[in-house]
Amino acid sequence: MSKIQEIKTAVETGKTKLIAGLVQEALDAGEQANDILAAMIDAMGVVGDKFSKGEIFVPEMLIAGKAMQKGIDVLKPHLAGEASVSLGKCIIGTVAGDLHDIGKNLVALMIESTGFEVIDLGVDVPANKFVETIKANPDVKVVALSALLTTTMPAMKDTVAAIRESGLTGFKIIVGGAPITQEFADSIGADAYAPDAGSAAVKVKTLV
Ligand code: B1M
Repeated sequence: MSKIQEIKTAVETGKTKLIAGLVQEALDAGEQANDILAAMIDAMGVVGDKFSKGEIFVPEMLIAGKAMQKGIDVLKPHLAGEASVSLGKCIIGTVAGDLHDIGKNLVALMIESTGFEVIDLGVDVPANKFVETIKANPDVKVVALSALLTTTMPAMKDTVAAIRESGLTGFKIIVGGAPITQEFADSIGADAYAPDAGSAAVKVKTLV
């Protein structure tokens, strides 16, 4: 089995204690960080499919998520370069009711590496927390919202509405996450949408 395949299997089966060592071994063997990340994202796809089919349950999904996060921790310095410019502040969070943060953390990492100071509000962030944080950081340039559940898409819509209704200006709102589309982003009045962490980092640079 190739090292990358071993990593994929280890994430799928939630081998939280083995994953860091496997990722380091793959890097030492010359594998590219982006290829390792892609394998781990594939693994989460497999985990999600097994969950949909009722072959595994929330605890297994949670452990797979923890394994992936441990793998990402090893990959971090290889994924994100040192930013040489300062592009301003970016407030990021996963919207209310949603506990998924692996993708949001990757987006935060990539945005930070392009030169933003990232203020990460975490998961299950109520709309008013975004508004308060924008008020406390009047120099913020980008607000980034993540949602992974179809059931939390309305919370994303409500968050954009609350931010707009607050009358605060001077920043752009970017949204993303597995169920989010450009059409949805347009329909809720977001300024931008990105399908993945890499394109989110590219997109935010064009917004400021
Ligand atoms: Co959940 N879960 N989960 N889960 N989970 C999904 C999302 C699901 C698709 C699985 C499935 O059924 N196939 C499904 C959602 C179905 C739907 O809504 N249509 C689902 C469900 C149903 C649930 C629960 C409701 C299960 C239950 O309790 N019955 C529950 C909800 C809890 C809650 O949030 N209130 C739940 C819970 C969990 C865990 C806590 C166990 C765990 C999360 C752990 C964590 O995040 N710390 C978990 C996991 C691990 C998953 C899957 C398997 C993996 C998610 C992931 O990390 N993917 C997922 C299935 C899947 O994704 N295939 C699933 C890897 C990650 C890198 O990708 O997050 O998509 P992703 O991020 C990408 C892009 O989306 C994008 O860039 C990222 C990187 O390229 N992106 C942005 C994300 N945010 C962005 C923001 C941007 C731009 C791009 O701009 C700001």
